[in-house]
Amino acid sequence: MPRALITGITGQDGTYLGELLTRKGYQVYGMVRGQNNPRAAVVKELVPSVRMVSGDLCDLSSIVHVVEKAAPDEVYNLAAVSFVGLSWKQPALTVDVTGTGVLRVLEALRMYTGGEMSRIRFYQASSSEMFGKVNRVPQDESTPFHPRSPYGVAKAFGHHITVNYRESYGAYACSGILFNHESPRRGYEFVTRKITRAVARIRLGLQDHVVLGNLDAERDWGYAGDYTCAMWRMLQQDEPDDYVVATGESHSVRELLDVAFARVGIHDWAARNYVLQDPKHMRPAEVDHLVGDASKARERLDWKPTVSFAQLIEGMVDVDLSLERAAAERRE
Ligand code: NDP
Ligand code: GDR
Repeated sequence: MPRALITGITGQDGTYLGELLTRKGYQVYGMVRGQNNPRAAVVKELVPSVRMVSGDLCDLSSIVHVVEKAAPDEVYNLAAVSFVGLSWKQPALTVDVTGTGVLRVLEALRMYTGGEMSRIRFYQASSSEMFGKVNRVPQDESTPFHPRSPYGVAKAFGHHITVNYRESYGAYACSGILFNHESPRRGYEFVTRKITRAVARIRLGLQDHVVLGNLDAERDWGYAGDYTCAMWRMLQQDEPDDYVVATGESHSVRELLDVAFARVGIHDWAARNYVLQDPKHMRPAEVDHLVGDASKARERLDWKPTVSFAQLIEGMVDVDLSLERAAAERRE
């Protein structure tokens, strides 16, 4: 039975990947931080066979212990401070977890394998945020990085150190440069989920409006379940490499609002003042326009997205309507 270790198992991608690897016959180990992480129970419900091991990306010895316990064939490093907005408020923590944390995992693997790093396959969760201020559209594996946030800078370090360990030690290490991907499991701090929950609550009369930042930002939004599948495929190739994973379509936050409100029959959200803007949600440096070219993943991994932008957002609204309705009924 192949064994996989997932850091960040309690996050959005961790649960989808845990489910996928379990279906494929892996014994999955999940690294969980904190002494009593409330999200561990949710993971257990979704992936009952998962084995949890306690560890933190800031603590090398804990990662070594986790690797020893899991004895993995594949390691997926998904853990990170992943909210770009927070990365300006806690830049040093972001760099420590999201950047140096990658190095710690690689070092733990180097120690554990006695330098024979090709024995374990490693996936690093890199990000389109590394492209940042782009003047080349769409972005692919050869597009230069110009990160615009402490998060993006930390991810660029994580990407480069992954490539460096491949070149220095022969590690089987892949960097997946993933564009935004969402789902009903997305954290409420991210703009898609913030909007889909607010739309559901406005529809049910539980909330008057939602306060957002930049409505003109454009992102390439895909479905998380599709993207975790690409992660696994990367580690099944003969040679390790880096891949962009994206839909190739870009939409603005405004379009996202159109689709989400239309799902509940509201077509004049602007006129009804359902959306307010506050500078506190604007970023000190914004990434204006991201759209990925995933040709390499399509050709070499036989990967393509299966869920359209509208299906993704509508599905999220539907789930949030059910959740909010159920919560309201419980309160009555
Ligand atoms: P989430 O924010 O949902 O999950 C982040 C995970 O990291 C959580 O499990 C969290 O655990 C864990 N974590 C945070 N800090 C530490 C730490 N110090 N030690 C150990 N674990 C820690 O992110 P996603 O699932 O959306 O993303 C997965 C990865 O992919 C991240 O690295 C993200 O940066 C990257 N990425 C995501 C994209 C997206 O659109 N979703 C796009 C491109 C890259 P806890 O429960 O303890 O908080
Ligand atoms: P992003 O996702 O920064 O792209 O990072 P997020 O959903 O936070 O922002 C997307 C865009 O929406 C604009 N925006 C707002 N964003 C939030 N969160 N809240 C608001 O109120 C709001 N109003 C407008 C933002 O300015 C931005 O332009 C995500 C994360 O998952 C990263 O971990 C990952 O690496 C990248 O996607 C690819």
